[in-house]
Amino acid sequence: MTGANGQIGRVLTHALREQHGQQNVIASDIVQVADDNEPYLFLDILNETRLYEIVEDYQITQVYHLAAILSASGEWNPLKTWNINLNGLLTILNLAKDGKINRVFFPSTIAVFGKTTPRVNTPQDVPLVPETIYGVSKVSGELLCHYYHQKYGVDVRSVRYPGIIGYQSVPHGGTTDYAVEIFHSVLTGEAYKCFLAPDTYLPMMYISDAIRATLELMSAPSESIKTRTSYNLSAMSFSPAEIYAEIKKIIPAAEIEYEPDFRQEIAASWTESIDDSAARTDWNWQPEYDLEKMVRDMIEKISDQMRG
Ligand code: AKB
Repeated sequence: MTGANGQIGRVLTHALREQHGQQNVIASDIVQVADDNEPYLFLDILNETRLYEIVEDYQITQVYHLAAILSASGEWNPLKTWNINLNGLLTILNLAKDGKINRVFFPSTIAVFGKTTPRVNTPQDVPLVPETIYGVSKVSGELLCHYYHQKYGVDVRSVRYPGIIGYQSVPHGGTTDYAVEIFHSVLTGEAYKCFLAPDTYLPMMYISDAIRATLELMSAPSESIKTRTSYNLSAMSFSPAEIYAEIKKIIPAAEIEYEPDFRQEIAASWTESIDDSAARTDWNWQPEYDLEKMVRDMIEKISDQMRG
């Protein structure tokens, strides 16, 4: 796992260890991960030699390549974002091409969509002209995955994650982060200052669904994976006003203020809802959590954490 300290990386590492055994999943990142995350290796994704060494030394068979700079952070340093998001992927695809590993997971995102993409029920195959460098790097990543599969038979699989909501950590650097931050603010009795406008609809997904989707995609038979760019993936769509209303049903004292910043424009360039019928048909994808069920679980889990 690269990027094992990230919002998805941490939970995915844990889920894979439950499946394959603690010692059989190596967490790697440029920052040390939470205490129980052994075995852990420091890895700068741009260090190609070290990546080849690790794969050889630990006899790695599959790579989940989660290391990336996200949509909002990416805008502060476009060249670095391009470099990290693309060159790490290229090394990993080459490892697969050279027969050193046999399967790769590449996370794409709703950030691949742009103003020329249909906004509602966005189909699988649409114009991808994103407004952020993160989106540009992920579109390019999808195309590289497709190319390496067509040309070299690399078994690379990918989903376009919506905004992911999880209780295990507070994400940084993304545009959908508000949907996690809001829980932590209201549960500590603070009014939440939302950086998106109240009516900004975005596709979202609870972390348990995102992890299950990833594991299901990665264990599906090769012949059922018909899309080698990246699969649309969907569970729910809501706006800040709607998640706030749902939270307020359980925490009546919850308060929100709206102060849209530069992330509003990023969110406005993405789509509102996703048609993921290809994933449903090809590998039987089915989400479990809607807005109400997700909000209930988030409040329960974060309250438990706060009680220690
Ligand atoms: C972000 O907001 O940048 C990410 C994403 C949608 O890929 N959560």
